[in-house]
Amino acid sequence: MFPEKGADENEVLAELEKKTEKDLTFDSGKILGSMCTYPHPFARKIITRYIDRNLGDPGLHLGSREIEYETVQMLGSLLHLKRAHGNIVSGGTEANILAVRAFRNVADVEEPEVILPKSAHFSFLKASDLLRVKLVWAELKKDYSVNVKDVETKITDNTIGIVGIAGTTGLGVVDDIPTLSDIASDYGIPLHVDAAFGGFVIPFAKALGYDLPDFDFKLKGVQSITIDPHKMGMVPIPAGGIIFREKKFLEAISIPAPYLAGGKVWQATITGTRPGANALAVWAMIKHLGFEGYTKIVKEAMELSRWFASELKKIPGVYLIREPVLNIVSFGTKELERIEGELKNRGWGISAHRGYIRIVMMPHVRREHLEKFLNDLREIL
Ligand code: 0PR
Repeated sequence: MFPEKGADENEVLAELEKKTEKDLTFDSGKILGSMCTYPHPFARKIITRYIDRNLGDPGLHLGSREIEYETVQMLGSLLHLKRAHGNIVSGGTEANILAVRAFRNVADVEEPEVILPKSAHFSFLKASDLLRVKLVWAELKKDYSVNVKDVETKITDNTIGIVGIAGTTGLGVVDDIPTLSDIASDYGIPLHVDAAFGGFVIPFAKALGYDLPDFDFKLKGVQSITIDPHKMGMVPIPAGGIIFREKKFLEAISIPAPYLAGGKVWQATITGTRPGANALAVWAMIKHLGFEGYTKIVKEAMELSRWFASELKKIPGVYLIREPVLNIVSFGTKELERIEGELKNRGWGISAHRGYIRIVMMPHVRREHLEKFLNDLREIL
């Protein structure tokens, strides 16, 4: 019911506190299955300070618009692209929708199709529904990466794009993007890489010596990349990123907004009014942590994943779905439903809806939390 009279701030706050008691918080150490994390304190500061900035009307917030542009350039440079075109958006879903939309508009095919791995995130189902683009699913190999031969056999005159994944949602697997890029170039079809999760992991893991394939604009077939700062970038929600190699893709999805303060403004994003503060927070975090800072975070996460996987292997009745590639470890057990239920009863923020339990070593996940989790798992089993 919409209240007739207003209440005192303290009263409202107390009610909120009570109602949110049910929420799990990242600092509790209980959230093990999420791709989000406790935002970096500096990013929180930026959000609070610049909360009123609206990138939907960049003529009012010219400085913020320039910062978004610089942020896109910094992400582009991380992904080996000299001149990037894109936006800071609401998340991986919006970024993936924008990529499919750009490919569709550039191709101008009557019955457009996109080929994507069976491991792709459900955001592509939204893209398909919204954009009337048919999804053609490619099979996975035994190691859960996409079968590139199957991708190639599925190419038709209607194919407007191919999707590869650099860090799958369930297992953190990185597809063979170099081969996908070659196929895409040979057939003259653009390749989109969904690195929503892996974008803030793989460049740093590679620098640490982990053996991972190239996945970015170094590969000439790659035309767009989704990279989410609100996952491993440690920026508060919402902060996603879409980066295009060529201006034509951004132009193909740009709608004129002629009456805004900046004169004739072009909007490519799905959202109109949108938070400038989050784009500023991405900029600030990249400046603050730098390549070195993110590498340190990724080093810990990767090492913790390897340790956790080795501990899981020691538990009878538990098996890894596959060796970890990034900082995600997924495992199965006998009586999975019962185990999931009992772990949840003990307060663990996990899910087994895909037929296994996924643990994501986000920066808020510490070894002591995982030790407690392992003890609970052993007891329940
Ligand atoms: N692409 C990939 C590879 C993803 O893993 C995700 C989200 C997306 C795109 C979509 O990103 P947005 O959710 O930002 O639009 N993957 C997570 C998942 O489905 C999202 C998530 C995050 C779920 C935190 C739960 C959670 O607590 O697991």
